[in-house]
Amino acid sequence: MKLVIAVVQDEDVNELMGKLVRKKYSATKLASTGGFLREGNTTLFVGVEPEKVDDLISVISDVCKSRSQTLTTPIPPTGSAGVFIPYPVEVTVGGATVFVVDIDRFVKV
Ligand code: 2BA
Repeated sequence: MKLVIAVVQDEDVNELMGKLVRKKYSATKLASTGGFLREGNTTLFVGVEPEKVDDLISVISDVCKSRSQTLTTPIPPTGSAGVFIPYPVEVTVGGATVFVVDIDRFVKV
């Protein structure tokens, strides 16, 4: 068993969840916040058999699109020298950030 953890943009979640349900993947959706932009995103947990991982990643990559986003909240400087980041900062977010983790044991009790 593998656990696929996918951080996706909120805009893509409904379409992605619909496709996962149609393809009979079981998913858990968590509200999350990106550490850099400090804006909402969504984290999906999907437990799958190892042979399904590639198909799942291709579904995620078909749906999740890259977008340009602007960082408007300044990051607090660290240390006495601080870090200078000119604002606003434009970054490209996504499609999706995907982690695949081995699961030792999967039980439903
Ligand atoms: P955020 O942390 O809000 O990052 C949003 C986007 O900002 C990132 O898009 C990337 O383009 C940029 N970015 C992130 N950290 C940066 C930094 N230190 N300096 C400059 N630019 C930076 P993505 O890479 O597509 O990431 C989208 C979201 O996926 C992230 O939102 C975060 O929630 C998650 N994520 C990405 N990499 C991760 C990792 N290694 N571990 C855990 N979560 C991750």
